[in-house]
Amino acid sequence: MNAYTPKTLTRPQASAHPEAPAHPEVPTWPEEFASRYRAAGWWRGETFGQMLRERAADHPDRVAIVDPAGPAPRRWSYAELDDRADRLAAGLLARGIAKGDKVVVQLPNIAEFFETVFALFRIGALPVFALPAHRETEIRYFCTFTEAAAYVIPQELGGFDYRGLAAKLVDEVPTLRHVFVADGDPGPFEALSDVTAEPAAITDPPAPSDLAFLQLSGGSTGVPKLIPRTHDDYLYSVRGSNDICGVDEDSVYLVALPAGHNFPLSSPGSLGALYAGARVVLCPRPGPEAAFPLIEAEGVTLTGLVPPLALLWTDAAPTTPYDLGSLEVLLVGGAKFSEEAARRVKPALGCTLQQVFGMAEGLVNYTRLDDDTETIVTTQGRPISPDDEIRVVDDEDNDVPTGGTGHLLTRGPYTIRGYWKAPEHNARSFTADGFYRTGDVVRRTGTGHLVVEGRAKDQINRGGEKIAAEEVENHLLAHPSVHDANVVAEPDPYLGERTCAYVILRADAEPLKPVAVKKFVRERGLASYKVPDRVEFVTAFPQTGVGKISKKDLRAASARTPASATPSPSAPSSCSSPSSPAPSA
Ligand code: OOB
Repeated sequence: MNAYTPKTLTRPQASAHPEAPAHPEVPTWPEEFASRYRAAGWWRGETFGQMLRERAADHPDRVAIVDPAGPAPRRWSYAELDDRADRLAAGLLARGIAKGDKVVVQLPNIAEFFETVFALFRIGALPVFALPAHRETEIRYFCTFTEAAAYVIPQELGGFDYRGLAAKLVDEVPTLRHVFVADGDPGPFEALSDVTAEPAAITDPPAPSDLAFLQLSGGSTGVPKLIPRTHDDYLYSVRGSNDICGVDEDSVYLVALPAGHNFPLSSPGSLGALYAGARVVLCPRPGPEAAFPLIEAEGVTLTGLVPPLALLWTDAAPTTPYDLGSLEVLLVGGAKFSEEAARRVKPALGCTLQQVFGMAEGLVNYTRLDDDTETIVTTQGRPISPDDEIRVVDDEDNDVPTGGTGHLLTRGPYTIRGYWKAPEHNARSFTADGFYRTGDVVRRTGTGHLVVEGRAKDQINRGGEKIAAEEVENHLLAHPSVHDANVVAEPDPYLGERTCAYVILRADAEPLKPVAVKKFVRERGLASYKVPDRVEFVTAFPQTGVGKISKKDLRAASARTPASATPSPSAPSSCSSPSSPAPSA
């Protein structure tokens, strides 16, 4: 029987024809690869819904989720999380949300994130993981493009009224039938806590080869792309990460970064901890003032941070009154961690640094816990799987010798074969034989470790937050006074990179101040981390020999401008918080 029966351990059956693509709009692994990945034991025919059921049966009373926010900290056992997910799943089904439906989940680090995501996993509806920092433009696009049936939000965060945004979107997006408010006052919408019904057997649960969710790509084009991940492939990346990061049932993982991002979700992240039957502790803000007391109180053993936060933590650790002695592993990734900063981690925090170079599209590299110090501080790790194929190639796709620098291409058991509903883009982002063009420029050492040397994609990596230059340029071009615009990365001592927008005004335009340009972009409803840190007015752009605009020269020009000549950029939104001031650079 292909059905979930609440409180039983029936494993869902793989679909009768596992080779038949469950989602025709998504390019998937050819059968020869799929059968190899199954035979190797990478894909084990598990689903996330079933995984939680099994853990709850194995140790119902162990604590799964700790949410310290609110008047009284909440501690949900595995049995409670399992039961909540079942009840919410039944409530969603009763409201007509069914297998294959898309649900935009934009929740902060609160316990309801897990209840929601596991309920959706159980019924085979797909969470679309938006970040709390996303605003009207991004959310409208996610809802429209995925034809989302529901949108799950907090009432308010950092002064932003998510219900106001939801009210606008339900009017505009015909498919959007439900808004569920996970905390506070639901206003005109339904409280998530009311979406509950007596659990009943789910007659048509997802198969392991089905899509589990859609992740967001950092992107380098005008609109973000969506990344389709299956239960089988994502669970493998989680299990493989657990092995490499030493996660077992005694681990305690602190979710410091936004819970829906791929890094804190699966590298090894909250899902790794839940897979191991360990404890997940939610951190409302990622700065030391919120995280350090939780590390002491909950005996946190590992967490993951982007480089600017890791710098803050290492700076704060020597003088903190809190005991950080339980911390065993600090994962740092999302952007390049400088060697100098990497060397400071162990002396300051007393734990092992694990560099992680990953991407929501799949491939994740880790330095190993037993790598020597030099490897840990100078490389970004090596792949999870022996079946991760790595190519480092020149501009003509010829392999460069080991030790040479080139474009990173990859294919493997948890790297997608194409974005969701993006055939034209897929033709550019994937080779004919299925390698993903990461857009990263790397060097591979003799031990197979990768060193990230740069980036070929037109993106800014602002302290781990990815910004597609073209997306911001399109918004700048919408300004009536703007004739042309180019956005490039410039170095920043704290964030690694920040954005600089070069703008040519129309000949007949009134003079404009940089602040007015930033305000214009913000008011178009873009996440604030995408608002240019610096706006520079110019009369022409440098050109290449063939008359194309030279972003390389623009980057060089902006790197020559001393950072002190311009106001300090704000912290990445993953670092800032509603109630604590953004850390200064
Ligand atoms: C993680 O995922 P995404 O999808 O937000 O961004 C992926 C991109 C990579 O292609 C690379 O350009 C950059 O972020 N990146 C790094 C890096 N880790 C990611 N660049 C240099 N050094 C690193 N250590 O960012 C992500 C996903 C899973 C685990 C960790 C990070």
